[in-house]
Amino acid sequence: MRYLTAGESHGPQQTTIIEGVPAHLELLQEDINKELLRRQGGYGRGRRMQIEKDQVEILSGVRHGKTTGAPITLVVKNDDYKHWTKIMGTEPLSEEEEKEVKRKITRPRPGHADLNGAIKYNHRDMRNVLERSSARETTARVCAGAVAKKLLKSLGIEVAGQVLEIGGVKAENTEYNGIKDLQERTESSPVRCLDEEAGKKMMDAIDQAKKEGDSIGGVVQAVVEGLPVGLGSYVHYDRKLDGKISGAVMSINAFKGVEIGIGFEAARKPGSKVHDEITWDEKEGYKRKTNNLGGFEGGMTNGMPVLVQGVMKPIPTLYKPLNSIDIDSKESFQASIERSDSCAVPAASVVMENVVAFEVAKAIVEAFGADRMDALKRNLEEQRQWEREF
Ligand code: EPS
Repeated sequence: MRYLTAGESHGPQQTTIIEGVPAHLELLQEDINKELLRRQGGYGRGRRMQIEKDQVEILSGVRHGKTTGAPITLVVKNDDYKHWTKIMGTEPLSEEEEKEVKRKITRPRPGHADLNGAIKYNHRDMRNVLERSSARETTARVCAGAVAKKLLKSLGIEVAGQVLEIGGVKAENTEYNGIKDLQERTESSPVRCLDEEAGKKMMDAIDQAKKEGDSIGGVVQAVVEGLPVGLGSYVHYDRKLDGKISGAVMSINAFKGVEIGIGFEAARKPGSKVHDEITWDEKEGYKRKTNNLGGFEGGMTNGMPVLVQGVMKPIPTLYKPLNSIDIDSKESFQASIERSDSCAVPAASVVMENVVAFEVAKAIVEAFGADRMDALKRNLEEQRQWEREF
């Protein structure tokens, strides 16, 4: 399975094309809309989310509620486009129109792709950079992830997520009773946090940042349960699934770090306190007593829940101005903006769940190679049986 995304933040639409999804997976627009709605929410989002009501259209690869095995095209319209039809048009502008609509962007915003992208592609109007580097693109990635989640669910594999930290406020109580509990409780928190007390403090921190024209980041976690042993492989560096997942997480807009299991904490503990002891019983087969390694040993899943954390930096679009340089005049100016999210960490948690889901689904389809869901289910069931009997 692989996918491509296309679309500008204020262009007509976000497009996702997914190739390699097995035939006969039940897939409805509603399955994808559910994830899109989750991504749009969360405390700290700005005015743009009041304009957009993300709804997917499935344009290929699905017939009468089931995938056909052909490439799946998913489209989400940008409702804001109606305000940008001239600025974002694809046809050349007349001189008159150019004067009227072409507000050239020559002032790079610190922390964004603006300046590097402008130098790289020779854009004197940095709108050509920012339109595509915008996190609006995560809409398209969530579309791909929603299909992956549906595939995983039909195989008994669940994905969930939680916010662990926002603006320095840490969730202390992150215990949950099974993945369903995690899903339900985070769904009812405006910051997708299990710890209600910490959640309130996170919202206060977001309010404070907003008041000060600032932005805050945080730490989010994705959890995957129900995986077989041995997804990914130790035999070659580019087959290690933890590496692929980490790469996918780092590719989410504004992410600056990724950890698996206890991650950086492993540097501060002796081996005897890090490695998870192995147990066995007849019913369940091999398990680990703890899950410090987050479900991975040797680049392969070990059957324990996969735990991945990602760090999102504060959104760089700030009301509080930061110094920068105009690329035409070379004069210093203070970057300021008209609208932004003060915190998109809860939304980023949904995005991370979805990019992780895609990598996992891709690994499953690769490992249990199948063109059809019935064969995929059978192959995976055989593997599960094999693990129990090994
Ligand atoms: C974004 C800036 C804001 C965000 C946007 C990402 O958009 P605008 O510039 O139109 O106000 O709302 O996020 C989304 C549109 C979205 O769907 O998440 C940016 O610069 O990255």
